[in-house]
Formats: sequence, structure tokens, C-alpha cells
Amino acid sequence: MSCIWSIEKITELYDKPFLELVYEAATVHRLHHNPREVQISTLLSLKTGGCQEDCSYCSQSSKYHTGLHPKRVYDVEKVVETAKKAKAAGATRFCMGAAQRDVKDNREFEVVLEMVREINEMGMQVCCTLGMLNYEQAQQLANAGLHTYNHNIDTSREYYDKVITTRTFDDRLATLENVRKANLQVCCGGIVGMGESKEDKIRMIHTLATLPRYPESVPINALVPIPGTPFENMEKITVWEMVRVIAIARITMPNAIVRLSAGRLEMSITEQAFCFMAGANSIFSGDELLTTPNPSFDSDIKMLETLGLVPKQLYSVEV
Ligand code: SAM
Ligand code: DTB
Ligand code: SF4
Repeated sequence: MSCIWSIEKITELYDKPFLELVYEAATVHRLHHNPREVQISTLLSLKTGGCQEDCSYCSQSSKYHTGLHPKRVYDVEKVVETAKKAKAAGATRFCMGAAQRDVKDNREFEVVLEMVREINEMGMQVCCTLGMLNYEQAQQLANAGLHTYNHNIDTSREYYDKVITTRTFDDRLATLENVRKANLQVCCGGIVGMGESKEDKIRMIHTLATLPRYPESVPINALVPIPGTPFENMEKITVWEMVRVIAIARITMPNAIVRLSAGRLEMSITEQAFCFMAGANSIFSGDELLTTPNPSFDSDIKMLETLGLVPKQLYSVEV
């Protein structure tokens, strides 16, 4: 049974003295996960740039001049080869992204389905993030062996139109419903540091925690400011706010994987350690996220070693 969280209850958590909050989140984390394990995901961009949407944070929107060169990698063999390398390096989840508003029933989608089939057969969890989906498309992905679909709500309902105007918060929720109905796991989170208030951060976590079933995976991204986008000069979020958001995600969604996603390059190891302490238990590894740099694989392995953390194997025992 999931707990019904209220805005008031989550605000109470958020406002706790910092170390009390971290202690509570760390305690919940230990009851539901092996605290030494960090799940490692790898990202690959199949279609980069040229997106019709106007997400104010994104390097890939065609509405802004970000200097990005559009690129496409709809080559099954090449992508499977990349997934094999990621697996050999310790990644258990392979996530493929496409910069687009929604999925069209075309040859590109057929190619993605084939990639999903082959990478699933290699024994990796396959995840896709392809924009909006209808139920039939979600079913096709599920039949091909997709494990998880990523589709972020990004911010609160109240702040949504300050970030994106080409779709609504409800469009996002409709896709999440289609994904659930097709029995896929849901990966859904958001971005902090886009000028939203404390209340918006709390409302975003509240929406996630009170979905009919909360997501199995919750990525928390710190805005990576992209020159040329409306958010290029946004003030950087403090580590205190970042850790508080991770902590309330951990406490309200105890079984979820909470992923410390974009923005790690700007954080010290000490800051990331606080995020792990507050319940983050997943990262993206690899030199690049979709279009922006990420800490190198070697530096991440060193960080995990320093912190006494280990990459989570697929079938390790949950505590
Ligand atoms: N186009 C698809 C969509 O919007 O769902 C998939 C790709 S999109 C790039 C995936 C997610 O990455 C976004 O929902 C957003 O949360 C995150 N993201 C994109 N650009 C970011 C940035 N500059 N900083 C932090 N997070 C970002
Ligand atoms: C998510 O929440 N973060 C990842 C993944 N899901 C697809 C993407 C982060 C993108 C960061 C900006 C970029 O590299 O373009
Ligand atoms: Fe397009 Fe996704 Fe970027 Fe929005 S976040 S502009 S939908 S790629």
C-alpha cells in the first residue's frame, strides 16, 4: 500500500533541519535498498537536435540557436555494439533517447523496436525516452522487451507553462498512463534550478509520489544551462536544495531508484556523496549525457571506490 502524501506533509519534511532530513532519508533508504549499491545507466542519443518543442532548458529545441548539429543513429548494429561496450563497463541499463515531440508509426520506430529486442536479449534493462506515446505504441515497446519508459514531468503543474508552451502537464500525464497500462516500468522525474520556487519543487515531488503507482525510477536533474536557450543565465541551484529534493523523493517514494542525473559535472565528490547519503542510488555513466558532458567513466569508478559504493548488479538481493 502506498502512503497518501499531502503537500503539507512533504513541506514539513523539506523544512526540517538539513542534517535531520538527510538522516531520515538515509534511514528510509537503508530500509528499502542496499545502501552500498548504485545502479549505473548509460545513455545514447538516437536522434539529436531539431526538436519541434520549446522546452526552455533544452539544447535540442529547434526554437533556439544552441549551435547543436543534428545527428541520427538509427543503425541497429552500431547501437547494439555500443550497448555491449556499456554492459562490459558495468552498466545494467541502456537508455535510448530521441529529440522529438512524439513517436510516429514509421520506419524509425520499427528500427527502435528492433534495437530494444536485441539489447533486451543481451540481458540488459532497456529504457527509451522518445516523447509522447499512445497506448498501442507503448504496447509495441513492451512486446519488444522494453523494461522502462522515461518521460519526465520536469516541474510542477503550476510552473509548467513557464518552461514549455508546446505541450501541457496533462499531455505528459496521459503518456505516463499509457506507459503504465502497457505494464512498462515508469521512469519519471524532473529538473531543479529552472527558477522554480520551493513550493514548485515540493509540488513536483508530490505529483510523482501520488501517481496511482509512483515511478520505479525518479531522475532528479540539476539544470545544465545551455547557451542560446531562455534559461542560459539561470542561477545555479544550491547543493542544499538539491539534497533536500533528493531526500523528499527518497522518503515519499521509498522503493524507487532515485537517479542523480544531469548536473553532476558541476558537483564535487563531497556534494554527490551527500546526494547518495540522502538516498540517490543511480547515476548515468559515460562522457556524455544526451548533448552535454558528464564525468568520465574512470572518475566515476574512482568516486564510487572512494565512497565505498559498488555498481548494482541486475539480480542482487534487495535488503
Ligand atoms: N524528447 C524527449 C522528452 O522530452 O521526453 C526525450 C529527451 S529529453 C532531453 C529527457 C529529459 O532530459 C527532459 O525531460 C529533461 O528532464 C532532461 N533535460 C534535458 N535537457 C536538460 C538540461 N539542460 N538540464 C537538465 N536536464 C535536462
Ligand atoms: C533524464 O531525466 N535525464 C537524462 C535522461 N532522463 C534522458 C537526460 C539528461 C539530459 C541533460 C542535457 C543534455 O545532455 O542534453
Ligand atoms: Fe524536445 Fe525533449 Fe528537448 Fe523538449 S526536452 S525540446 S521534447 S528533446
